Amino acid sequence: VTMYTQAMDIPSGDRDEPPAKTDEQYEAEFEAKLARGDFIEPKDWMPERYRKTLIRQISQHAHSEIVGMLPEGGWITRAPTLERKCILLAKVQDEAGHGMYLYSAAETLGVSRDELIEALHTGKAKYSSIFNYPTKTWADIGVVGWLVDGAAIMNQIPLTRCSYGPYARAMIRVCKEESFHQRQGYDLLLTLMKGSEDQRAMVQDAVNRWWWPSLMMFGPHDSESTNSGDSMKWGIKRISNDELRQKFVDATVPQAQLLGVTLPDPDLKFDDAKGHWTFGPIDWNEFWNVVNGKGQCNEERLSARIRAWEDGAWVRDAALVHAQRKRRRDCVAA
Ligand code: BYC
Repeated sequence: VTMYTQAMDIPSGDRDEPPAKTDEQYEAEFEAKLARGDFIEPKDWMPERYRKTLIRQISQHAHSEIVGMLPEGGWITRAPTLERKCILLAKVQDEAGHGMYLYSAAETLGVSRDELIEALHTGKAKYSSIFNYPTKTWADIGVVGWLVDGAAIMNQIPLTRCSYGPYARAMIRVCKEESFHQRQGYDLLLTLMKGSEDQRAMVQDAVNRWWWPSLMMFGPHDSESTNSGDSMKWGIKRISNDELRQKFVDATVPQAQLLGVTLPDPDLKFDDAKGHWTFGPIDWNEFWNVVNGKGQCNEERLSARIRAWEDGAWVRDAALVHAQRKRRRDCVAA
């Protein structure tokens, strides 16, 4: 029953429906839903800027998951044991799944997957800066799980309560899987730290290279964050970039101590009065360079995605022809 009543709720000018409401009335209903903490669903009226910013964020998030398969995917054939290979395979496949849910969530806002993918391939759409750094050694795979997935969970848990239903629901499963990813990374590093001097040095070197880029994942300082005002007002973002970054540092420092690695920041110290770990300045020039396409691996990552898309054209063509034939057969049979 709910299904049918929902279907009739779509605002339209159909004959049998009550006259359409004014924009002000729709806006007031939207605001009231947000105030009550209700989800906004695909068929609900929403301001155009809310829809646009959700498409922006959800599609960037989807692209990050898909591009994010590349730094780790290259290590599947080089994993040191069968068990590590199975774990890494599962993790990379999970990231593909996350990308798919997120593209589907973005599609509910009236944009096509082809448009989204084209925006990625032509360099118009962003994806997380972190995936433009190289994974040089096996220890990088552990550090990506520990720090990159760790930062991703910190940022994504509040998104399970974001105001847009399909995005919030996708985040629940994504966060569960990310926590497995983080644990496997930490476990990999614990194993290496119990190994030889060279293995411990390899972990420290990876931590040195990934620490600062991981802090950059949370985005610019709140004062420079152009989208935060609207996104906070609309309940898309619940916790600010700087607050999440601080929570991540506070959670990670004790994990680094347990692991026996040094975080590469001479200014890192516990502030008793604030109850937080304070940290040194972030190199925002490096961040914006990477975001603007000039990171170490931007070209490599984008060309790998374009190549995969072109190589897969025959699969999409075949699926389309099959669907058309099936429809024709079903029509004849009916
Ligand atoms: N990299 O106004 P702001 C994963 C852009 S993947 C690049 O604060 P907002 C995984 C930002 O887009 C998980 N660009 O933006 C996968 C904006 O530009 P536009 C990835 C960045 O949206 C595989 C401008 O800077 N997670 O877990 O309010 C293997 C100003 O920023 C970045 C997500 O995608 C960045 N780091 O806040 C392993 C989370 N930061 O769009 C792991 C979803 C900022 O105006 N996204 N920019 O042209 C978010 O939560 C938010 O979009 C952000 C930024 C916190 C990232």
